[in-house]
Amino acid sequence: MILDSQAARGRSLVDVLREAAAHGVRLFQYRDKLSPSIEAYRAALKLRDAAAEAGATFLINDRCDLALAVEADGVHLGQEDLPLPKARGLLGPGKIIGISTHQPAQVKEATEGGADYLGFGPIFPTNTKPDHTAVVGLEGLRQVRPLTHLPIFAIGGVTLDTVAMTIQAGADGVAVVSAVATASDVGRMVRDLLAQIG
Ligand code: TZP
Ligand code: MG
Repeated sequence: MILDSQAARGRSLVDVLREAAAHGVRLFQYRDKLSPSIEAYRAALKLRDAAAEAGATFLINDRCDLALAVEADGVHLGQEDLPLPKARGLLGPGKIIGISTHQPAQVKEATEGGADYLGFGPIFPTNTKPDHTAVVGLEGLRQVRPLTHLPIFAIGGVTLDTVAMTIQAGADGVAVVSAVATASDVGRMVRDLLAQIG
């Protein structure tokens, strides 16, 4: 689950994390594209503590400096962030590094480069990331599945209606922002999503 500062809808991200974790989310990513570093740092510290208390894994989106500063479990890098070998050098072998991929060549490169898991998408249209690359569809996911042994988290417009078919198409898991951020009952949405994943 991605905790996005822009998509919090007035809720505390710490509360959302706690509730989601209580209902089964094991992996959180803090995504903050706008806040000054000091604010992102303070928010990430609180989220890291809440994740640790819940026994969940906690990653930082985009930024190795922030991941190091709050001693997160790792970082999630996009294609425009630091190169994987550089990030690995900074974080060390014990941290988790995930890479966003959008096409077969990127899947192969991240796999060969020693990523721990891949994001792949956007599977469906989404308003959460206005600058996203072309929608890859379930067919795009099916095509990259054989190219990597790494876990693939499908991302982009995944909802309760589409989560099962997304897993069916080869994803090991899904990463969601709005499906949970817009839910009136976070715990229930998490339970319902997880039930579809099986
Ligand atoms: N990367 C590709 S699509 C996306 C990101 C961060 C946004 C996913 O958000 P949502 O609301 O689950 O479509
Ligand atoms: Mg990114």
